[in-house]
Amino acid sequence: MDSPKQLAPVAAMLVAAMACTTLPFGLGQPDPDDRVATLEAELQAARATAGAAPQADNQTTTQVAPVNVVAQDFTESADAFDLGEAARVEDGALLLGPYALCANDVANFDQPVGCLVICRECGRQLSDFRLSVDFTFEEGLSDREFGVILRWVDEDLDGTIDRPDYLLAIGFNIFDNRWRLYLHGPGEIEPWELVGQGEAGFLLPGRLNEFEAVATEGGQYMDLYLNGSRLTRITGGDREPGERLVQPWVNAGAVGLLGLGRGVQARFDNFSVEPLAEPDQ
Ligand SMILES: [Ca+2]
Ligand SMILES: [Ca+2]
Repeated sequence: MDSPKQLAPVAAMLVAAMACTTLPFGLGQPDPDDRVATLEAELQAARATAGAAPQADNQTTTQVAPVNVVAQDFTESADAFDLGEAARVEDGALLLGPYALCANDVANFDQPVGCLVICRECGRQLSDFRLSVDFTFEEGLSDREFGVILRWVDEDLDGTIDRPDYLLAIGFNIFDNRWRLYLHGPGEIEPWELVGQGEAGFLLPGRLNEFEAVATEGGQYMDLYLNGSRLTRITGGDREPGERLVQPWVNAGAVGLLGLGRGVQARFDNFSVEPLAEPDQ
């Protein structure tokens, strides 16, 4: 019968062989001290890398905000939003503006623009979602625009739209009866560029229009609807016929409402945001 004793020498040889293969340097090196110094330096570098990794992980986790179902009928309050200086709840609706100066009034974003009401409770990382809101022109300059923030990345976390930020928004021009899609890419000097527009078919002032945005496929596509009709489908990636290419594009961000031009007041009501399940990978 083979006993463990007979296996012992083999095991010892295996251990010795493994030790040899894991030796960092072979026999016959001219100067072992140099090699030891090199190894110590490598070890220090490895320790530094290992120490840095958890910090990077922490930064990533703190940037991911929770995504909630949000519904506001503005009966008494608008507690899902940061209202800022020129928005208020009145008569069961959210009155936005008038603002003194907005993005369509400035030549560049060196002067940050704060004509916005962000849905704080919707989170900063909405990718797949259904947003709906009712709106109408309230008073003021009807040729100035107001609208909906479809995706905003507040890169410098200052709560205003400025040069480092990414912003995609739709504006409603009641006087021209048109919708316009605006894009600001990070670092661009111009306030934003027009990346789409069309005839809107708004209801008469006082009657509430229904706007809906549906973002899908991990945030890569967005369908925009007004009063039940699809305005356009936008994407930053591969596009099919009939889809509108928007670049740069980001797959997640914050949403909200905004004034695009000065001197106009809009009424918003029945705001809701519902996260949609992301597709399986
Ligand atoms: Ca209401
Ligand atoms: Ca900003």
